[in-house]
Amino acid sequence: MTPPSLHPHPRLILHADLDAFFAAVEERENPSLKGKPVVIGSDPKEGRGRGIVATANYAARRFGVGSAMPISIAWRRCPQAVFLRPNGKLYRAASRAVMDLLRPEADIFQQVSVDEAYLDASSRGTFEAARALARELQRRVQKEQNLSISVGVGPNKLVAKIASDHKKPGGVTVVIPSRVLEFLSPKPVRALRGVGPKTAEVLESMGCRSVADIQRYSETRLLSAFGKFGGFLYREARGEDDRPVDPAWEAKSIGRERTFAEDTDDYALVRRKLLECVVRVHADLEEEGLWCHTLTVKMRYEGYETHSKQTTLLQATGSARDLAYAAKKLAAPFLQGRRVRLIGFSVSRLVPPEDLLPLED
Ligand code: TTP
Ligand code: MG
Repeated sequence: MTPPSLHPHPRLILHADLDAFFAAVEERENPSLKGKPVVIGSDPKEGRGRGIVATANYAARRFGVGSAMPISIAWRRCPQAVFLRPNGKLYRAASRAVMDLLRPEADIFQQVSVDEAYLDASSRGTFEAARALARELQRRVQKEQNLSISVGVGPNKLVAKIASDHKKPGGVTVVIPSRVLEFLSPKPVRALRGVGPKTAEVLESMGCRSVADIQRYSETRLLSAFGKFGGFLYREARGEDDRPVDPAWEAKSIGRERTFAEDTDDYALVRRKLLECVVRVHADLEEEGLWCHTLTVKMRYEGYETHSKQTTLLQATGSARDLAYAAKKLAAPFLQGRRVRLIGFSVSRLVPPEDLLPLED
């Protein structure tokens, strides 16, 4: 008889994340970029550009260039970098090829963004077998797609995701259940899910910079400080997370945004640019042969204050008119009183077109 175990069926969860994804694809397509700092984003216009950085390769990161920073700052920090506009079509094709390679190796697979996915590989039985799988996937993605991934392995999604970030680029990090607490302790509070700049500030005022600092608070204290989210934080800081790897939650999205050359209160112009974004997104959807459920408009005002507004349709759509109508309606309340810096439109919860009509022969 086998003795009862504390963890009768430990889950084996992998999180795979491509390294410097957009930049890595560009380097693959154009080997002359190898070794040079590469920044993907808006046109820097010799330092006068007003858009943002999508990503930078690791050579550019050494100069302090990173995702989401104004492109003008990237230019100042690393003027010798190669600056490229993003090529979404190319990245989506690369993403699909990598996901197609990973998917069959999982018991359950969930892509969560263009460059990351969770694999439930519990049937492999042990963390050692899961480590071997992680290494094998890394080797195959390199060999077959000429791209680099980092992989985290843990007893749940939370730990696996933090682990994939632990030794980037090109890392494999395995965190067995008995090591979860010590692995998480030194991480900054921002590593936890749901902790953005505002929550981090409140935590800091409570003396919490690291996850270990949160571990020292009682659940009651965290509940009184954060409400229901406090209970979530309490469990997260201990590495507890029972979310399943769920293929139904695949969250791919397609989006476009435009930064204006100058902040503008010409709302007719803003609406025109929004419509341009809608048209481009619609073209991408058609090309992918997909429809969408959720539509989002993003608006950034002068001073960088950013808002987004979202609607989810009962039935998926692939119609340009539906997208344009929803985008206009979502944007309307934003278009008053303030100058606009950026407008964007995206679609998510992408699904294959529904068969509305039965096929006839
Ligand atoms: P990330 O996985 O966050 O970044 P990365 O793959 O470039 O770098 P690494 O994982 O090695 O740290 O995002 C994946 C891609 O998504 C990234 O290549 C570009 C895009 N992206 C943006 O367009 N804007 C952003 O603000 C971020 C964070 C990512
Ligand atoms: Mg990545």
